[in-house]
Amino acid sequence: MNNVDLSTQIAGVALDSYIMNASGPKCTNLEELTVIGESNSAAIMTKSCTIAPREGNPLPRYQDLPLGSIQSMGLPNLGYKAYLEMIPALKQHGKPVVVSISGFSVEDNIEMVSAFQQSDVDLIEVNFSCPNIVGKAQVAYDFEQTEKSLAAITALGDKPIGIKLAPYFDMSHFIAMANILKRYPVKFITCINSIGNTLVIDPITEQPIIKPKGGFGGLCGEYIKPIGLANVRAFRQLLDDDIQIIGVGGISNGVDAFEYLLAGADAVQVATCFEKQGPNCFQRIEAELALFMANKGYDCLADAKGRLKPL
Ligand code: RRO
Repeated sequence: MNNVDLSTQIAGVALDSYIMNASGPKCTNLEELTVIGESNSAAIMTKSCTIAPREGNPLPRYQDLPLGSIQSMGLPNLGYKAYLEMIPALKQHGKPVVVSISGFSVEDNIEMVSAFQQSDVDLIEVNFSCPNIVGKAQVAYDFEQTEKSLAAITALGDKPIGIKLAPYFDMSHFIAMANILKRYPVKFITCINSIGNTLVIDPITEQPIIKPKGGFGGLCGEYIKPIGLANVRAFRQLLDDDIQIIGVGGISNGVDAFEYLLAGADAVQVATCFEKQGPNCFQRIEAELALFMANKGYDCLADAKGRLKPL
C-alpha cells in the first residue's frame, strides 16, 4: 500500500485505523459481530441495546435509496445482558469493543452503564438520538433531559463514556449542547445519528416505503454527509480538545473519510455503506483514504485533522 499512518485513539483506547462500523447495521448478534471482528473495522461496535430484548418495529422497516437508505428499525436487539455475555468472545478479535446503549429512561441507562462499567468493554457509547420509537422523544433534542442523563451516567465508573448525538441545524443548538457537554466528563461524541422523521413516498403505489410511524423514518447515507460534516465541524470548534469526536454520516469512500478528518473527526464510523456492501468496505475505504492522503504528501491523520482551510 503506502506509508500513511491511519492509527488513532479514542479516550486513550488505541485504534489500528480511522474507520470502524457504526451502531446500526449488521451488529446485533454474535454472528454479525464476529464478521466485524474479522474485518478491517478498527473496533467492534454493537447495535444499541435496551434492558429487555426487542423485536423492533413492523416490516418493511428498511429500504435502500439511490444515495442511502431510510429506516425505522425500532431498536431490535438482544437485551443488554446478551451483549455483556458476548464481550469475552468479541475481545478475542484483538481490537476494541464498543457497546452502544439506548435506554428508555435515565434509570435504564444507569442500570446498563453500571453493568458495562464492570465489564471488559473498552468504550461505552450512550445513544441519545434514536428517532424511531413511537411516543419517545430524542433525548438529544431535549437539553434538560440530556443534562439530567449526563449527570447520572457519567458518575458510575472510570470507563470512557461517549454520547451519540442527533443532527442539529441551528447554531444556538450547537452552542447549548456544547455548553452542557463541557460540564460533564464526556470523553467523546459521535455525530450524527440518522436524520429522524423523514418521509419517502412511492408515487406509483401512492404509499410510504416503510411501514412504521406512517412511513416516517431516519434518513441515512450520502444524503446526510453535509449535515454530518457540519455537526463535526461545529462541535470541534465549540468543544475543548478533551472531548473527541467520531464522525458518521454518508461515508462510503476514502475521500468522504478525509472530509470528516478535515472537519475534525478523531475517527469515523460507516453504517449504510456497510449495510449495502458488506465488511470489505472497511478495507477499501481505509486504502482509499491512505492513497488520497499519500498523494497529498501527508504521513498521518494529525497532518490534516481539523485543518479545514478558510476560503
Ligand atoms: O433502531 C433504530 O431504529 C435506530 C436507532 Br436505535 C438509532 O439510533 N438510529 C436510527 O436511525 N435507527
